[in-house]
Amino acid sequence: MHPSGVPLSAPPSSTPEPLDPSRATAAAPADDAALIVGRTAGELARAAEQAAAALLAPPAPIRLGDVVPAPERVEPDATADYLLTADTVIRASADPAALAVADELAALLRPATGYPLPVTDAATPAPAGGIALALTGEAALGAEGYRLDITTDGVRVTAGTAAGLWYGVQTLRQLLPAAVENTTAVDERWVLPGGSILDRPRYPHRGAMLDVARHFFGVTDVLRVIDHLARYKLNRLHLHLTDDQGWRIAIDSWPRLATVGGAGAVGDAPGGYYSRADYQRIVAYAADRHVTVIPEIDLPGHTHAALTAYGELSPDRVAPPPYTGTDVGFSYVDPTSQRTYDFVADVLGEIAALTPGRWLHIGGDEAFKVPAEVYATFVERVQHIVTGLGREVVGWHQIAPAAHTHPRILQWWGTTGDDPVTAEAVRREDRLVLSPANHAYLDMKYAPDTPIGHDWAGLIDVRRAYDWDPANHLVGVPAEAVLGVEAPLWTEYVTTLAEVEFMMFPRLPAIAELGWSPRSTHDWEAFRVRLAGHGPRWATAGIAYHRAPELPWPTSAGPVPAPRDPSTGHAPPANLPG
Ligand code: TNX
Repeated sequence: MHPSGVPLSAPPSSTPEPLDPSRATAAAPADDAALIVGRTAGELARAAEQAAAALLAPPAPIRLGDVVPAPERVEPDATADYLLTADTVIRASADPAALAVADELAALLRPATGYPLPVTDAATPAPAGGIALALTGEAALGAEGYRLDITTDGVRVTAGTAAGLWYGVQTLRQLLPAAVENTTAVDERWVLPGGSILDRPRYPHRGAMLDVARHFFGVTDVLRVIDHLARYKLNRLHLHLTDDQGWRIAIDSWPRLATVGGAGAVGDAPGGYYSRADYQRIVAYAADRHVTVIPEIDLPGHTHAALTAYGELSPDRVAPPPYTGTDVGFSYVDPTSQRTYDFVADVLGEIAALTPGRWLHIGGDEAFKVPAEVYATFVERVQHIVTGLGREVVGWHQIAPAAHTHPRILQWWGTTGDDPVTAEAVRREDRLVLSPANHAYLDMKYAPDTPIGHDWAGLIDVRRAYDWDPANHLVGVPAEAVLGVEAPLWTEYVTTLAEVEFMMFPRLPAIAELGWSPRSTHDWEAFRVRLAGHGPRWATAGIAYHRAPELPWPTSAGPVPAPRDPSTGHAPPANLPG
């Protein structure tokens, strides 16, 4: 039996064999037992037959348009389905980055198909057909776009860049049956629906944030989160590395930041931190998946953990005891002390040296105890340090009043859609990434009965995560100033990888669609069906998710992995990457 409850060799016909009524009754869902009383034998037989059919029928075939995020243009051709076989060969342009994407495609498909899927470069003679990944100079596809052509004879992904090929591969993956998510070989017809897709992202910045400070998540957890981002064509992972409850990255020049400042977490949870090698592993794994890591060192507030390690940074020069609560806004490094700026320069210098990406996030939120003018001066000096390192500044939108540095990204997390200070900063050429807390915050509860999460920005069901438009969200901010979207996951109440997944799915794909898909495709009714179709994929991949009542989950969606194992309090074992 397939883990999602679908038999391995499902009958090809959708008309089920009539069943022995005793077997069929046993197959009916338990809830239906109450309905048995008072029904005729014929009605019972028919109900049992339907219930059995739902369990036995193969999932509906995947259509070319069933992709999340929705592609820009889809032209199905029902006569052109392609069948992947044990003889299929993957060929890529003779370019290391294109071949790396081909290797990744093979690695994605080999476990479940059991096929060898050899990868060769296009110059190597190979049988016609198969899957080809072609790097071309097609400028119209842009930095991340791709074209996908599926015919009976073969599959071709065309792009101007390796990133484009990568996104084409993510689309291919979604077009194969959900059984492709298995980690061991299953018996399945690996059909790809025929036709063509032309696809380019709406925004260049499509991200998610993971708060590893309130609760610490180890390297393998973060790698798995990167896989989740990549599946949905997100290209930025913002790591919130420091906060009051924990400092999570080793800094050679200030070693107690990690060893002392990283010892704890919210509540009695274990602490932890990334060594330089750990962090580099995360950055490299992300880069292989066309995801850029944006590290955040939150300043000048949210710094209690740093103060526990180095009292000299504190306004009163006294190291406080660790903080394990969930309040915000009480801590700050002394903005009037030169020692603080030495600390910032050392920390950002070491982080920059380990981070190939363009951006350093300097936080800037909720420094309630620092007077406005002192705060602005502090931010300006820190911005200067960032630009001196050859990096670009990202900050929460509170840094807007600080003098402008070009280029600079403000990350908007407000809930009103109306902030004249941010709009004014945009007039001075700041650019915006939108994370409105009442739509994009993955730490908000879905519903009143969601077992974990905040609700200060309201409840965010899947529809609320999806139903807003980044282009006109903020009053006085023109569409051109918006670089994209980001979904932050704060972890005061999120303690395991499975809980991370439960809060991300299905809302992360909703935000991903806002970041990638043209507005013309925006349609809740169509989206909820497409998204629900991914339930069987998540179930098969062992990804915990919220079975949101507003989505029409297919009957083959399978059991939902539990967010937390009640016997141990820990996440169930997951399929960890690499
Ligand atoms: C506000 S939004 C914070 C975080 C909290 C979060 C909880 C922002 C930049 N700061 O410190 O974790 O709310 O939802």
